[in-house]
Amino acid sequence: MIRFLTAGESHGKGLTAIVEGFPSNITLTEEYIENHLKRRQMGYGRGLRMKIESDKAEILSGVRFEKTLGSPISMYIKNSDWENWSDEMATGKKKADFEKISIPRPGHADLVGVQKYNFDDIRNSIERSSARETAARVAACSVARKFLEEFGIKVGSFVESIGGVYDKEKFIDNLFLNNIDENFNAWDLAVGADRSEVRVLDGVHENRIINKIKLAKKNGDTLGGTFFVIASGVPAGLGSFTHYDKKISSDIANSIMSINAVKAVEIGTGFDSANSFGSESHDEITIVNGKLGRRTNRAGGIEGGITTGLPIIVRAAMKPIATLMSPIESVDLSTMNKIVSRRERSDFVAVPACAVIAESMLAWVLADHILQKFGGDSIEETKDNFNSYTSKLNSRLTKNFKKK
Ligand code: EPS
Repeated sequence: MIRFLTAGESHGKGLTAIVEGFPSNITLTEEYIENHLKRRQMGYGRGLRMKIESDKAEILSGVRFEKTLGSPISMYIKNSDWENWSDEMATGKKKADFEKISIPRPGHADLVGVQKYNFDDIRNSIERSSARETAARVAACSVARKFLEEFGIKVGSFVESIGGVYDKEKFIDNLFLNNIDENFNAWDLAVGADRSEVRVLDGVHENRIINKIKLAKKNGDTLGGTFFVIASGVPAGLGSFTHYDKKISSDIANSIMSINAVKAVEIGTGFDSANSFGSESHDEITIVNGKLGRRTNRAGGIEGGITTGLPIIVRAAMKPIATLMSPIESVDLSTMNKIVSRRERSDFVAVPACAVIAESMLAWVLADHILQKFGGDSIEETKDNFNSYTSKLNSRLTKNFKKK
């Protein structure tokens, strides 16, 4: 239903995003997008590049007087660092000789990139595989976020651990136990996390995490971590069990896994559920205040590839950044001799940013499923269809099962 494309190299002129398929009349401003772009740049442990960039998306088309037109929305994010790379990354004729990069960094896309694309310079792999691209994703997915807000659907995230140091905040247990306020809003979580330099909910453990990052920095090393992404206000019935490619759980896993350096994705209690009895794992169905509900939410808001109406709970793991200041073994492709890996400017930790990118990707998947189910060329039409469905959800069941 909806799609987006991103283009741009890390040290090229800039990044472009084209977003297509959203209905008309959604309010969208550059300021709204900028706020999310700023959130993606935050986090203790980012490298010098983040001091150079101050990301802003210029909307080039698809919006008039702050409302979407239903036509493709194109956006442009300038790379401020381009000034330092205009010769080396020129799209035209080569003006000077540059040293070709021939030592691949283990864990990065360097080696597989030169093998696959038949390059003679690792720079060509580095540029597009860089996580700089995720700035364009966050901009593109801001349209999805804004669209979801029209339905009261909010997405937020927080960091659970960095380098094996876990935030001790137990909020997530309450989510799994469905021990949360009926008006729980996932964006409030993000606002709370944004107050922390490492986007954790528990300030006491923030310092322990920062100390671990300081240690990594001192050793010229890097760290990864885990984070949660949550969506609230999601109606029951998005996705389907009727076919493998209609399950919303597979779309979520796919989209989060597509983020640079993400190596694992869990929905609900995921891996932990594999270690427990069924009776401890499944969410009992119950009546709360005369309405159907579930006692717990260990399923993370999805059963049979379909949303249950409870918050969507996704957890993911990001591996440590592959660019290390401390040397590890590699091979110089120009001599085919063993050598220590090349040093390069980079981030030490990007888990807080990764969580913001994951919010964006989850928002995209939810928006896609809302539009698949409810359609509409204008936001008013989509909302009418949405309200008609959600308002009859329970009464239809009661009618269907009523004993004659
Ligand atoms: C990245 C390396 C670093 C990061 C970059 C991703 O950039 P540079 O090589 O210019 O120092 O800062 O992330 C961003 C630029 C960004 O906007 O997130 C990499 O190799 O993936």
